Amino acid sequence: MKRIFTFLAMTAMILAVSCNKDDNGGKKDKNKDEKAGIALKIDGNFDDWAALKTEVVVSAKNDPNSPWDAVSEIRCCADADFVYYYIKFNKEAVKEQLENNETLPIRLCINTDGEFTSGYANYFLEAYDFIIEGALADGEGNFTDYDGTLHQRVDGSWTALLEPNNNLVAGKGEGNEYEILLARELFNNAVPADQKMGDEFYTGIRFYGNGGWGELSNMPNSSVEEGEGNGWGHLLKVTTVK
Ligand SMILES: [Ca+2]
Ligand SMILES: [Ca+2]
Repeated sequence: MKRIFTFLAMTAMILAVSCNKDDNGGKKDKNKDEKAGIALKIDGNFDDWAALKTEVVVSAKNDPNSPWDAVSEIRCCADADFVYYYIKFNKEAVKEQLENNETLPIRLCINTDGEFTSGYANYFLEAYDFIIEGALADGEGNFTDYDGTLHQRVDGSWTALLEPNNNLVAGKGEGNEYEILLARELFNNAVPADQKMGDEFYTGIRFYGNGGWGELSNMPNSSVEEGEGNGWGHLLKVTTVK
């Protein structure tokens, strides 16, 4: 009897796994939250961010004494499959940028190896080795889906490792908020073996507008005094939730 029960239970488990797989066409689906990771959907609704446990998210708010005020806050968290970013703009600032048909380029700045002497040493207090460059708006007054090019800092210049349209990143915006997802496996397949994203990594975001590539903000930032005159802040340290 016990053996039959075990067989039935195992059959039920296998069926459950099969159903999940069929739902997703056999692939991992970024919008499914059945995995033991972080339950976020890239859908332009931000209630899911509010529902996250605070200990899984790192964040930075704009320092009122920084040289910038266009971005109010960024948040970041990561699970085994994805890295997630949340951006909250100053309402008036983003309205003005969209009305002026800016494309709002951003650079996700990432350091994966905990080593800060190589890479790019500007705009944050630690150097970073990778950027993902793409735009948040379509240049016609609307947020657009985020896509981007992955670059690595090599010998003093940025070298493209992965072009857009590769599903490396996705993003949706609404109102004055925007959320982004980064696929870790694609990132790690593109970068050198000794710089793959591990359980801990460091990140920040650079924001542009005001005629294309005018500096809108860097996040995290600090007061001009604390940042030794430039307002630069420390990159966020992100620990993967498993
Ligand atoms: Ca969402
Ligand atoms: Ca580094």
